[in-house]
Amino acid sequence: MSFERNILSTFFDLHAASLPACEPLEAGLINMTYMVTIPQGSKEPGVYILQKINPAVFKNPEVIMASMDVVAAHLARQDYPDEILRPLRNRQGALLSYDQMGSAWRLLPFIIDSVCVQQAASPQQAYESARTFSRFYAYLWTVDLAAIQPAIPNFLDFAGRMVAFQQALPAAEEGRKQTAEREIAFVTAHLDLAAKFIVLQTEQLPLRLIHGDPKISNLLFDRTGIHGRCVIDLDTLMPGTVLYDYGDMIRSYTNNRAEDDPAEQDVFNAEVYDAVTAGFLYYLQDKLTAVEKENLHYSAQVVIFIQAIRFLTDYLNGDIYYKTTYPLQNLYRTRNQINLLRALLEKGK
Ligand code: GN1
Ligand code: MG
Repeated sequence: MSFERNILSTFFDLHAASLPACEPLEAGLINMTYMVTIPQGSKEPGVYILQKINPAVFKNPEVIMASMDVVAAHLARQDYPDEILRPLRNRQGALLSYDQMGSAWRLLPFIIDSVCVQQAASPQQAYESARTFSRFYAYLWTVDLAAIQPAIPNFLDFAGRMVAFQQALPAAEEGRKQTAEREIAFVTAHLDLAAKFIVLQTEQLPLRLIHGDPKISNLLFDRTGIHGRCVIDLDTLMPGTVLYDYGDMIRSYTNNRAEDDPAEQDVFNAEVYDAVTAGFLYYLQDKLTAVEKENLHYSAQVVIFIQAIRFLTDYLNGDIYYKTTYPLQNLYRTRNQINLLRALLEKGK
């Protein structure tokens, strides 16, 4: 607690007799998160989120904070109707405070009366989530993209993802190659799937402000779970094609199964697919270009395919990127994505 108290004192004037409460939260696997209560009678009473940013994943936290701040200021100027996750400044006026170990800490508002949903309970909830993200993109349509640096360079470089797979293959352990034989064959046979997308990305798809991780748990609903209130986890904001976010919503919302469930049956939820598409288009229907709209379905296939490649590459590399809790997890994740992709390919269009 004394460590957090030192950090807290960079944000708040804590000389008052009343002590703040600081309680760890189980949110997220990457950053350390605490809920901080500054009691009544202090200068700035209220509830806040204090986070230590994981330096292994985010090499340049200043970039993330600068993007968050630009986005929050833009949303505020546009009278954005949802809650804004605007990072708070410390007493020196900076968005990050560093501890003795050199780790970066930030302070965020705590969004009261909200709930976090792990999995869409219904097509309606998937629709509302996609619609809330749609509102987020729409209000950020005119943000100055030059002010936003990607937090993870090359995140959207799909050609690079394929090169990484092709490099992992000859270097992989023989046993892993054997267990992944079918998945390697599937990926190799479909390498052309993303080719048109890569060309579109360089030539025709406009850059928008994207969230980069638009899963349903990165949205806070109101207590009823009916209305979206606040888009959170702004660590992967970046300029890119908004079709990536659409594709990733389809990927993460339409999956009836857990991401590491390799079962082949009943993976894809077509009703949720239509709900996500309607929600995504709600505010963007008249903003997207014809090329963007024509490639919605295709982009979902590509994003799922690329995710399959990322999981398979990590499996071949010996599980160095994604956290795993059992040996075949990355292979099962690959299977799950391939099964989902098969269902989308069958859906045609
Ligand atoms: C990672 O850690 P999480 O679940 O927020 C990954 C995403 C993948 C996702 C697949 C920075 O996100 O790109 O889609 O796993 N994030 C990063 O579950 O690589
Ligand atoms: Mg994330």
